[in-house]
Amino acid sequence: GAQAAELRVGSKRFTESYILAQIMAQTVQASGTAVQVRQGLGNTAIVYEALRSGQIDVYAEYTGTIAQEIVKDPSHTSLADLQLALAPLGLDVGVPLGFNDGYALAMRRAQAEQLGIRTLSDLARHPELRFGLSNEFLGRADGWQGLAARYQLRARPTGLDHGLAYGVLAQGQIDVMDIYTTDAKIDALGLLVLEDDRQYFPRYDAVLLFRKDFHRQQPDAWAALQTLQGRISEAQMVRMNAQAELQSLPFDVIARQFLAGAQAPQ
Ligand code: PBE
Repeated sequence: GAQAAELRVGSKRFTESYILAQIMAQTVQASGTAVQVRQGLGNTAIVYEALRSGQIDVYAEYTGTIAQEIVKDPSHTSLADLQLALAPLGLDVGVPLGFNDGYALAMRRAQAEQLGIRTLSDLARHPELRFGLSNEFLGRADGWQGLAARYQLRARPTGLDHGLAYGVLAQGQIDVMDIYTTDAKIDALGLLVLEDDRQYFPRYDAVLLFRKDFHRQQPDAWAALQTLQGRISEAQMVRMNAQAELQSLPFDVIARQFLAGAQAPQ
């Protein structure tokens, strides 16, 4: 068939997703296909809907998120399972990028140590702690309600924008927040990430989610995107998130440096 004019790459509304969209876009551009990047479309439900309705062709999503929020069956854990479940929706998944970016809860280290809190189970003994959780986490199947049930937590969390939560926690206005494990500010602020000692959270391996007919329609773009398989380690993703959030480097510059091999793989 004829090549579509351009590939449309989407992203979710958080730092890492913007960077990954730029990495995909520049990789495809280098292969000669024009690309349009639609950054920060919204939360999972909104970006997924943009893919389903054909407004975008591909975006970076996470295996646990696909299982919990898109196919809504947490028993699907392998890529093969997810592919089977996505096929009736006209979607496909592939190209594992090489890192996991999971959910966890974190606290200021000094307060956690003072209270003797190390694990999520330990939180049940401290109903006085103030929880500030990202709006998406509050409403998700793999989010707050299930977490509270698993660990018998009685807090009444406040909803926050994830990008603002680190500042609010650092200033002491909340005591516990949800983090994404590749966030740069965990280390920058010296936070303690609580151990998920009752294995509530699944894995969230970064993968590409795309329309099922995309490889046939745009074989050159598809071949280019496949070169990203296994290319990004967790440490590299944390470093790129730090370049954006701590050094204010533009997303396209971060992606260009990464693809130029400026960061040695590890
Ligand atoms: N995350 C972390 C996932 C869930 C856990 C933000 C990368 C996401 O769905 O975007």
